[in-house]
Amino acid sequence: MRKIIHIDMDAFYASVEQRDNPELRGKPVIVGGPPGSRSVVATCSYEARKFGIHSAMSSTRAHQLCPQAIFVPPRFRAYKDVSDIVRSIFLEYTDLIEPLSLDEAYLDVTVNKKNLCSATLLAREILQQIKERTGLTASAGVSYNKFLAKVASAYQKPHGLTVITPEQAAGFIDKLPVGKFYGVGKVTEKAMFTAGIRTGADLKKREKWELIKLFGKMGEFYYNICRGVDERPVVYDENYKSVGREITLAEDVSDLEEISAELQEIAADLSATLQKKNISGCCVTLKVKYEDFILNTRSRTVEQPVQQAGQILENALFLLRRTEAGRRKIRLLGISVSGLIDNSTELPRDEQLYLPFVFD
Ligand code: DCP
Ligand code: MG
Repeated sequence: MRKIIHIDMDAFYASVEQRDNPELRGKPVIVGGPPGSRSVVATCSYEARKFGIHSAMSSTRAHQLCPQAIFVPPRFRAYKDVSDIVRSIFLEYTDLIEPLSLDEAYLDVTVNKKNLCSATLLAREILQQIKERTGLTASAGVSYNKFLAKVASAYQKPHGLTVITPEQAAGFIDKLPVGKFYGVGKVTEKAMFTAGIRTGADLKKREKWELIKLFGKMGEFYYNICRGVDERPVVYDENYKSVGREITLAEDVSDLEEISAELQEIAADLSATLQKKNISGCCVTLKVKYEDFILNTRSRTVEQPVQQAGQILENALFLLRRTEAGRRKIRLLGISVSGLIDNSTELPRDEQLYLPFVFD
């Protein structure tokens, strides 16, 4: 039996805004265009949800429901940065990751890099790491297929961890409104209501041929998932993999020149691997562990995929400025490159020669 984890960040854009602007914390926050415009709500904080506000609602309507709600425009760059960090965390557990959006992904941890057999333990660790490294909360669902893992992650939001075992599956599915089933949008939901099908239990009562007659090819799929059968694999995205190097320093270091020298070595080592495999990457991640074992990762997506040591170092040094290096002693340094591109299948690019620069 497979072990699948579904992770979904809580009130994603709104939580990033509250994290970055303390004045917004604890308040109803709406990410989206201002009321009075034709804009809609991208998402809103849990404080705003109490007023009935939700994604895709018009900003004007949201303002009516909660006049004191604070509207903030989206900052996609910030959300992408968080998404990159979360991805680098996932990659420490498995390469078999299927991202669904910036804030959501399936992980198949049947075989995993921690050699742990408890997917629940892994999920708990991942949520903890996300909290530590991004300051944000996510929810996780653990089960034996994608459908149930996703149902589980939504079950105790925010910051929830829900496990659905094979024994519990029927209980969850029977109560589940059909709108929550994979593939059931507004149109199908209405058709199901018309046919008197409102929950998983109602769905299970129907014969396979009946469902096929009503919903075509998807009918068979619904017949299976309401019985907890979902064979869809977690589709692994080659670009999601990463190549990385890290070293634990002989002693904790706060001197920036020394840190730069270490990074130069790591970058050279990493570059050699990328060249040997003839790949380059679009995202550079710097990992810094302080003397108190607190881990900090910073990521950056670059316009030109990197492979040369100089390019990697340049980005790592840029990211280093966004850490507390120099002010806090460091015990471990690492660089990884993800968003990998196989150069043998890509059109040749004009390689630019990069010279490493000195940390200022
Ligand atoms: N989003 C959007 N427009 C939508 C739905 C979502 O722009 N109609 C964006 C904003 C969300 C992000 O995608 O923050 C993630 O979508 P989710 O559905 O996961 O919603 P949230 O993460 O905001 O909240 P939840 O805690 O319910 O997951
Ligand atoms: Mg979410």
